[in-house]
Amino acid sequence: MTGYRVSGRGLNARRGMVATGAVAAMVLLSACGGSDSKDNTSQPSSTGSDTGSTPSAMPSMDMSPSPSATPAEALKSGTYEGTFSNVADAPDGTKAIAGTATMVQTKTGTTVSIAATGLDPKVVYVAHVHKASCSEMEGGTHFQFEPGGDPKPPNEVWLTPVTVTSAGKGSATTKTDKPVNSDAKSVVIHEKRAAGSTTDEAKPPKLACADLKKG
Ligand SMILES: [Cu+2]
Repeated sequence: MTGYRVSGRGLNARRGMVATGAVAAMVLLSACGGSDSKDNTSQPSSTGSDTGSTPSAMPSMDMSPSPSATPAEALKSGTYEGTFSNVADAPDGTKAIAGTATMVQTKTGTTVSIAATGLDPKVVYVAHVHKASCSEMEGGTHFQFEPGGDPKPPNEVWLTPVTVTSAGKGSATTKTDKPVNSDAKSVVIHEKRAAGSTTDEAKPPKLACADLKKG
C-alpha cells in the first residue's frame, strides 16, 4: 500500500481533480502488467475502450478499490473450482467458452489449472489468477502475492502456455512455490493473439472468467 500512497500524491499533484481516477488506473495498470492492461477497463458499457490514460472518461464505479481494500488472508488448503463463462465485454464473435478452472491449495504451494472448451486452436490465449470475482469487474486485475509489486510471475500466477487442441479444448497448469491468499478469486482467459495475426494484442481482451470456490 505504500506504493499506492506515494504514486497517489504524485498524480494528485499533476492531475488535480481527476487524480483519484488516475491513481486507481495507474495502480491497476501496474498491478496487471503492461501487456494486460485491458484488465483495468472491464466495463466498456460506458466507454467502450481502454481508458487507462484518460481517467476523466472512467466512471467511478470502475475504480472501486474493493478487491484490494480488504486485506488478504490465508486461504484454507483444499480444492477451489469454477466454471468458465464468457465475460460481458468479450469481443464480438467470441465463441462460448466453458470448462473449468481448478486451484489446489496446500501449505507449501498452489497448483492452478484450466480445462476450457470453445477455444480456437489458431488463437493464442493467456490465463491468469485474478483478484476479483467474475461478477466484480470481470475478475478485476491480477492476483499478486505482493500487491503493487512486480506485475509478472512469480509475483503473479500466470497459466502459460494455454495449449489448444484442434477440437478447441484448452489446457494449462502452473504451480506456485507458496500458497496463494484470499485475493485469489478467479481465473480469466484472455486472447493474446488473434487467429492469423503475427502480433500480440496490445491489450489482451478478457474472454471468459471462472470464480474459484472451495469445493
Ligand atoms: Cu488476466
